[in-house]
Amino acid sequence: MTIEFYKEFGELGYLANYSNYGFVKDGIYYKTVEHYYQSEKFDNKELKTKIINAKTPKEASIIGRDRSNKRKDNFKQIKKQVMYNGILEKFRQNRDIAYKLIETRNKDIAEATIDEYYWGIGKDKSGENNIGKILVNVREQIKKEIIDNILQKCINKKIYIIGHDFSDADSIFSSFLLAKILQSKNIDASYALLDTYGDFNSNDISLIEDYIKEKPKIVDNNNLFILVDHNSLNGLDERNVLGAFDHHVLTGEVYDTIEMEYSSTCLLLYDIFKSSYQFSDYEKFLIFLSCLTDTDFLTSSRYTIEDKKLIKELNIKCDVNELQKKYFKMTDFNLSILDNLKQDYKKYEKNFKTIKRSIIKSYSNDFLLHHKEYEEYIKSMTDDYLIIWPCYDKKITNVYYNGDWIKIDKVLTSTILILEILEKKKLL
Ligand SMILES: [Mn+2]
Repeated sequence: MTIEFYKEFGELGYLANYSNYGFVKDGIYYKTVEHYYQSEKFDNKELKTKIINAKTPKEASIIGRDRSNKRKDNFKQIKKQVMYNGILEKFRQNRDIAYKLIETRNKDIAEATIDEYYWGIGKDKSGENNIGKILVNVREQIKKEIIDNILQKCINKKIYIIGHDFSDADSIFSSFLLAKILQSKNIDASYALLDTYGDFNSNDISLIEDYIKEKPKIVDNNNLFILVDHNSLNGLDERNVLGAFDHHVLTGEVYDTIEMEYSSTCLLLYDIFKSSYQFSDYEKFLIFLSCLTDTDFLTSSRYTIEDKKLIKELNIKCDVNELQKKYFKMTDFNLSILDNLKQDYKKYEKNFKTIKRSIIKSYSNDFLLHHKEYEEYIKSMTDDYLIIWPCYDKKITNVYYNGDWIKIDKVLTSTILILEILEKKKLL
């Protein structure tokens, strides 16, 4: 898939050279990449200053493109490098858009300008697209710099890798894997749990116990951490959190965060580190299992075509149906409503409200039979309560919140994404 952007406006506008993201290079402040690029065409100091001080990128471009001004003799040879340097500094010095660029994962990028065949793709899309290629290279470079920066901070320190509270399989497996990866890079890393954490997620507990024999270290918050499978400080001192790797929504609470949408954090770690770390067959199997549990056994929309390709690379030979029978628990309606609401329960803070959420998993028949009694039960409480109820046969998710059932036409169990949907519908 290719991301096509056009001009400096809208959601993808941050990719354009005209977009309003300044940076300092060699002691000079440039308002935009365009100001930098145009001024680099010339040796003449006066002309350079005029371009740098131009009020708008358009104005800088008009002066820079004026052919009556003498350009550097070798500019043609260096112009791609100049462009790369400018775009790299823009993203290096504006972390908010660096995160956005990283979130485009491995997608191609194209500047869809109709009259530009060198920098863009041109009208018939046959152009060289050099800007798009540079953005992809900058993305890889920025990602590498953030990871290197995290690793650098770990040298000669004792580091604990921790997932989120009420850990699920992905949290445990990804902290275990990242500890192994870091150990191979001579970092003293251990996979761990905070001493304040609650029990393992009850859906994944038997899978975790069957496949991880090494026990996590139990530590207090007075240590150095790297977070996996979440990127919220949750009361930790930010100076103690050296970085985060996550596949959920970015919180911005941890500066050196790599956040991209993948089926699981383990799969994200695999994609990032596969060129520098040799994953064993056992580790590859853990990655595979984490994808099963984080995508409801490959049924959720999170399991994309790109992830399917990565899973294929893992070359796992096993019967998913067998694993599903053994480990994927639907809600048992013979149990009491209270017991089932407690099964997959978590509290969320949103818009200064505490929202309690439970996940119920079933086929649509069970939903039709039981949702009224669950609704009645919830209504008797005074709290803000959210029920997420995916139906695996119809591949839909029913969401109950404050008197309303909403239907989402895919299997979606990410509470964060569902809260966003409710917010957009002005139901929060
Ligand atoms: Mn996860």
